[in-house]
Amino acid sequence: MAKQRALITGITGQDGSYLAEFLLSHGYEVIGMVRRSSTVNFERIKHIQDKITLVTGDLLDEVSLIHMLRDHRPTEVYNLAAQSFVQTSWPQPVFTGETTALGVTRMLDAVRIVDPDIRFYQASSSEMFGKVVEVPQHEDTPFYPRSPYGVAKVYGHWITVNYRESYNMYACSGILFNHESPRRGLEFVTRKISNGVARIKLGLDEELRLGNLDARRDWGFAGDYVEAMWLMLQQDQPDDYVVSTNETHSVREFCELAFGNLDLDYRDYVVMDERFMRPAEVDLLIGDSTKARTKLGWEPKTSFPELVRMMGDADMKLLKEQQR
Ligand code: NAP
Ligand code: F7E
Repeated sequence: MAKQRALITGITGQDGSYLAEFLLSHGYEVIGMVRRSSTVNFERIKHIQDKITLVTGDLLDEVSLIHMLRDHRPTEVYNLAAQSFVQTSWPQPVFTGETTALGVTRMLDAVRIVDPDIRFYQASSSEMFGKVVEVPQHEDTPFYPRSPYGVAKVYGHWITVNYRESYNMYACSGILFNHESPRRGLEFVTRKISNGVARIKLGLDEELRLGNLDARRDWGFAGDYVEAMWLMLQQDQPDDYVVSTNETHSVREFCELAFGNLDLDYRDYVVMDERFMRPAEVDLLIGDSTKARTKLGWEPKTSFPELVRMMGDADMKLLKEQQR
C-alpha cells in the first residue's frame, strides 16, 4: 500500500505537534503548513522537524492552499489552523472570522478544486455550544455560541457539513472539548495556572491573577485527542463526532489541585482580576462522547488529576532548566 500522506494546517500549534507525532508513528508522510513570520516559532515541532516537510501557506490566501495541495498531493488534510484564543476574538472579531470561519471554506474549496477525494478533518469546538441548551452536550445539541470565536467555529462546522453534502466529499467535523498539555499556549487558563504555580513555588512570582474561577470545562489531554481526529478519517463514511472526557471541573478545582500538588493553598495566591473576565462567558461545558467511543472505539486515557500533575511537573522542570 502507498504511504499515506497527511497535510496539517496549524502544525506549529499544540494539537498540530501532537498530531504530527501520532501520524509519523503510524507511518505517514507529514506535510505541515506554516505561515510566514519574521521570527520562526517551531518550538513545539523542533524535535521532529527533520522528519516532516514544512511548506508556506496561509488560511487567508486560497491560492497558497491550492498550490500547496497541487505540489504535495496529500491523502488527508487536517485543518487545525485558527485564531484559537477566545478572549482575543472580541477585540479582533473580523480577523477571527477571516481565519477561523472563512479559512475553512478556503481550505475546503482548495481540496474540492485540487482533489475532492482528499479526506478532510475540521477542528470544531465545544465553544459552539456556548450558553448550553442541554447537559451534557452531544452531536445533536443545538449551538448557542457566546464569542466571535464560537460564532466563527459554528460557520466552520456547517460549511464542512455543507461541502460533504454538496460535493460528496469525505469531510468530518470533530467537536472537541477543551484539551490541554504542557504544550498549551501560556494564555490559556490551564497553562497559565500550571506555569503560575511553578513560578510562585520557585519565588519568581508572588501571585496569580485570574478571571472567572467558577467557569466549568470538560478538560482532556491533547495527546489523547489527536487519535480521535485520525480515527474520524479512517471510517467507511464521513461523520461528525463529539470528543470529550464526559467530566466537568471548575477553574477553581484546577487551581486547588495544581497548587495542592506543590503543597500550596491557591487562596493565598490567586487574585481575581477584571481584565480576565469575558463580555459573555461560557459557564459550563460537559460532553457526551458516546458516539466516538462506540463508533470509533476511542476513549481518553488521561484523568483530570493526571493532566494537572503532568502540566505542573513539566512547567516546574522547564523553569528549573531556564534558571540553570
Ligand atoms: P493553537 O495552539 O492556537 O494553534 C493554532 C495554529 O493555527 C498555529 O499553528 C498557528 O500558527 C496557526 N494559524 C493561525 N492562523 C493561521 C493562518 N491564518 N494561516 C495558517 N496558520 C494559522 O491551537 P490548538 O489548541 O492547537 O487548536 C488546534 C485547532 O483546534 C484550532 O482550530 C482550535 O480552534 C481548535 N480547537 C482547540 C481546542 C483545544 O482545547 N485546544 C478545542 C476545540 C477546538 P502560528 O504558530 O504561526 O501562530
Ligand atoms: O478559558 C476562564 C475563562 O482560555 C477557559 C480554546 O482552546 O477551548 C479553549 O477555549 C475558562 C474560561 O479556554 C482566566 O473565562 C478564568 O471560562 O483556557 P481558556 P476556552 O475559552 O475554554 C475551546 C474548546 C476552544 O475551542 C478554544 O480554541 O477559564 N478563565 N481566568 C480564564 N481564562 C483565561 N484564558 N485566562 C484567565 O486568566
